[in-house]
Amino acid sequence: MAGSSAFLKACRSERADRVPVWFMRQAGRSLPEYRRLRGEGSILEAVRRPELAAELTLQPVRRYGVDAAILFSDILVPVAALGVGLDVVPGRGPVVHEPFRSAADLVRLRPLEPEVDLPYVLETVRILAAELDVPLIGFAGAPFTVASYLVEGGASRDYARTKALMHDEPATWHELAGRLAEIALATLRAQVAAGAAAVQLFDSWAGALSRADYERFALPSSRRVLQGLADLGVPRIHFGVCTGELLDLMAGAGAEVVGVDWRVPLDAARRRVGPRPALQGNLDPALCLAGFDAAASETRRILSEAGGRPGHVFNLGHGVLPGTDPDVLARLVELVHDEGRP
Ligand code: 1CP
Repeated sequence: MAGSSAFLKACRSERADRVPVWFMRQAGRSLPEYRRLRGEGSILEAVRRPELAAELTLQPVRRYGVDAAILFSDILVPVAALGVGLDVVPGRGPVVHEPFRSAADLVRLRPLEPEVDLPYVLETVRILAAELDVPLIGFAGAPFTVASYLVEGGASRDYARTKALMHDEPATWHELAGRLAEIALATLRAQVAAGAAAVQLFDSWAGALSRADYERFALPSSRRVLQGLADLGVPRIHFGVCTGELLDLMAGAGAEVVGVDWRVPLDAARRRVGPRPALQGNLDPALCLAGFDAAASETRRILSEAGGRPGHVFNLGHGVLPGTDPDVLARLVELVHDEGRP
């Protein structure tokens, strides 16, 4: 499978027989079979059950015919396993009970030992590697994005406390980001050893930073994670939202693939990143709620902006929105496979 997968070829900017497609946050949310199986309770509980987590990973692969699976887990699972005091509350999202505010909080982030701290995640990966006939994407949160939850205490609009920490106590910030880089790196290396065929580093909220702050406070630790994976030989995907002004910097961090949200057309993104990295994206997830015809015409525009050049992984510009009709996603997969010219 591995060598012939359209997804892995596109990640390496090699010509494949079709444009591969998968959807960020393809598990859950809109799938009725997910809601039936998942039950109530925190996602952190579901992730601790490998048979369940594997099945939730497989559901969208069966339903949509996508070219890659993404592990059912969360970017906050590793820091939760270290006991930082974090819940992911259904309907609300992550909550950190005592947010990180000073150098004294750093002791709460000891080094991660994946086989000891996250055995259930690695068991899920092993089950999936044996069952899947498409590549499994492992993932981790980038230091800036994970730090934003630890410092803000949950989701944020302005990242004010995170930015204040960077500028008021840069040494503390760099130590925090460095520890989170080691945690992400250990997580991803263990996922690959257990059978993940590609990895994605989610720096979802990096677009909140100016170029100068991104270069100084976020890029070095993300680069450390991506470059620390180089010897494994698996494709690395580097993703964020609202990152149009950062794409060239992200492209220099070491990944084979750079994610692009819907705000920048792929031909413009290509000019910003240069010839090397493959691009992943970039349908606005909201358009999937507008109905198939609207989503289809945008999809055709995106395929044409990709320009029939190898190195395009079709995806949404961010995750599937709750309320998306699964049939729209299934039909988009068919459309990309039928009409995409890699
Ligand atoms: O309990 C639940 O079921 C609630 C919803 C949920 C789910 C299904 C959360 C809480 N996480 C997840 C799974 C998840 N998270 C996956 C698995 C694969 C899949 O769904 O297909 C992945 C890849 C993630 C990654 C993730 N978690 C990101 C990066 C991607 C992105 O959307 O930008 C982020 C930022 C999170 C944090 C998080 N976890 C959960 C929520 C609701 C959030 C976002 C909160 C916020 O807006 O800040």
